[in-house]
Amino acid sequence: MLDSRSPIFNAYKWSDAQRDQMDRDGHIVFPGLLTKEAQGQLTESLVRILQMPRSEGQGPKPTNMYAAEYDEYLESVIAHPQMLELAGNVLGDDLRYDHCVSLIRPGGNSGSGWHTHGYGENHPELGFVRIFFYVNGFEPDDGGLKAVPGSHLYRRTGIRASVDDNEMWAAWGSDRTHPETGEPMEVENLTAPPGTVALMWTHALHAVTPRKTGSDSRWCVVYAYRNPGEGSGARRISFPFEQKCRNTLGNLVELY
Ligand SMILES: O=C(O)CCC(=O)C(=O)O
Ligand SMILES: [Fe+2]
Repeated sequence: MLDSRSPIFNAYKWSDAQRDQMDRDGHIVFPGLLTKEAQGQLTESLVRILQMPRSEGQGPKPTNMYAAEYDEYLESVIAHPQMLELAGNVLGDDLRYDHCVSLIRPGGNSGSGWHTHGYGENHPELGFVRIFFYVNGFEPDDGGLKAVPGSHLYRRTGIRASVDDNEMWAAWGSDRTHPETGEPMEVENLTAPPGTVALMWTHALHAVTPRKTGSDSRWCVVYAYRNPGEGSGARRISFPFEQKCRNTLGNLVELY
């Protein structure tokens, strides 16, 4: 079990510059933010999740979708003071935990097509942030996250395309101007050294490139938090877990 005093993050800077970058681009990347100890613990947890019998798509509570409910260390990160501080930098103090999903991509994994997620489309004041832990990192062409800066400002849900950028643009349509900068929107191919943490507004258009056949597994887990105010289709918290955590975590686990 994680001692909440043992740090999971190395020192990082959060000021108006980081805030502005997050709001302008839709994401911000902190290379090497996870401590060596956290990287080790997270890898062990993700290996355990992978080895559990109930894998993706089976049963009412798949291990990948409810990862934190199957592993004490992953659970302990939800309300770790440094995690709440990081999520709070983006969302402010009134926030809810939404889900913890393991995103393990073994060699040969096909990645993920372009997509957006939804929340509070008609309430721009309601934020939803995805916090990705890229434990062993990635290269842009090897299980790499890519995104379109500025796309989050459109708050469009349900965009779906293959991982191909041209197909993405066809699905996205003709509004290709960054609403804030007025520049043409472009795909950004991210790079992540081991220990990278990436924060992304949920409405950002993003995709994941395939993992090369000869590569090792990409160890990754995402924690999502949001401002309360609407129901959340992404929420993955079982009723027993919510009951259990209500005593310890208070309204952090509640829907509203
Ligand atoms: O696997 C990844 O890097 C990203 C997965 C993803 O799109 C998500 O969790 O929203
Ligand atoms: Fe996604």
